[in-house]
Amino acid sequence: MKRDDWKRILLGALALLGQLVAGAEPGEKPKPNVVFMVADDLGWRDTGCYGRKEWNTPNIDKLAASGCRFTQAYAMPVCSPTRTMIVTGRHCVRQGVTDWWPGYPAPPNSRIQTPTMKPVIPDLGLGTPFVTGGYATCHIGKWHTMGSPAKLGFQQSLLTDVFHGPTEQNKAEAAVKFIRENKGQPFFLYLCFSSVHLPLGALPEKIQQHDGAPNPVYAAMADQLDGYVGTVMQALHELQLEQNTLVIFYSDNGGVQLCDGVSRPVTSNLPLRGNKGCLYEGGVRVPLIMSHPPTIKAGSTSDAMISPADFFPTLLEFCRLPSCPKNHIDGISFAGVLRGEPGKRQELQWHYPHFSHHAMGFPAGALRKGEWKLIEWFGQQDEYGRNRIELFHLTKDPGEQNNWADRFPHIRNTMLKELEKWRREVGALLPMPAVATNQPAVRQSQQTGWGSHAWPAELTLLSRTPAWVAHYGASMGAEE
Ligand SMILES: [Ca+2]
Repeated sequence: MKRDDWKRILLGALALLGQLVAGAEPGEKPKPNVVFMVADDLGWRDTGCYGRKEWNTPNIDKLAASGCRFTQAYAMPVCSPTRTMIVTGRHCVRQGVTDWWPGYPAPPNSRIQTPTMKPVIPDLGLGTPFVTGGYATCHIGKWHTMGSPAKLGFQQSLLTDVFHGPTEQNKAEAAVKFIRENKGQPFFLYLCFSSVHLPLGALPEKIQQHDGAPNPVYAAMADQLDGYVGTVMQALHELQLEQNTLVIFYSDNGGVQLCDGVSRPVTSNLPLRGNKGCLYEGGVRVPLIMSHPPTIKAGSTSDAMISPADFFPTLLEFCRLPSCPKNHIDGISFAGVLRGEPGKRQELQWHYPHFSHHAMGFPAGALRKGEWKLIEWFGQQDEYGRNRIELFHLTKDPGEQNNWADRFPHIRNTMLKELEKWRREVGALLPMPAVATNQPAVRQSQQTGWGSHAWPAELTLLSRTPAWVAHYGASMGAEE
């Protein structure tokens, strides 16, 4: 055995001893550490283990192979609402954060006025019960929600809200430093990368390596993100903390296909429809991987429905910390899923009364209930003057191509009533009709609902065009 191997074993034994002393009662198992990594805008299919074949993500794939890959984990359609739900365990609507912060106003010629966000800072956040339970807590990187890391229980906050470039590597290095410094006690690290958010940019040599990819720069960004994940995983390995660390890898919204200022497709969310900033599955279904070798079966998958609000109670239960039921009121623990039990969540609501600068980024609300999903488009009217409704059966039609609202009116009506009831309960703010005007430009924009930012019709169907499929379609498996 080499000297380094002995050194690692000794370090691991010391770390375990330290955890026994600091984090657990005599005879009790040491409290698990948590490393919660959040990618920014990484699409559902943008890693090898989720089906991407144009570039490699060996470290993320290895993490998935060591634990569970969730196939129906969800986020909100943009950054801040998802991050709000993670750190509060509450629906973003209750906290007044329904768009990315600070958000866009409605386009000047829109037919509807979008509501103004009024963030509400909670009494405590995700980090708070971990501090109470004796954990060292640290947030690194993007925050992008109400409150502050300190207010919500993170004793340290490093490199906050810094975008891209060498700072992404710095975040990984800061994470390793925190892990090394706290290996002797239970720790909770909330590590938020800015990759793969726009603007596109990556190391020249990485871009060159991905010359054949549909978007070489994006492929290089995903490759680099995978490397940062690998840096953190290697540190856990060297410190022999893998067996007692719950590692989470998640993305805060769906992948970007096209948006203002981007001339070339960024990625593809096929077979899902849509992208970041809209309520089709491509905007809200995201990768989620969780690994904890003693608990989670290696190489497993789960189709449990997951909300970003669910992490709060799940992590508390998993770490044997007292729950905070008055706080994480919209979260449902899926700690049982990690032990192989079925998920408990049966429904999930979205409320996005805003415009985004991404394709199909129109104001809407949605309810997923079981296999069905209803989307209500605010300000887009059907032939009776009501908000336009779409109803999809996600098991039979994961690409949301067949609107069955007219075929199953009882399901449509029941789900719409439930969505309206939920909105009243959580105090959701709705768009209001804009002041009428007879200006020609306004009439034109009212037909699109998007004013000067109108997308050409062909772009809203971009992900189904032959050119798009030529870029991505051939390599996208049909197994899901
Ligand atoms: Ca994001």
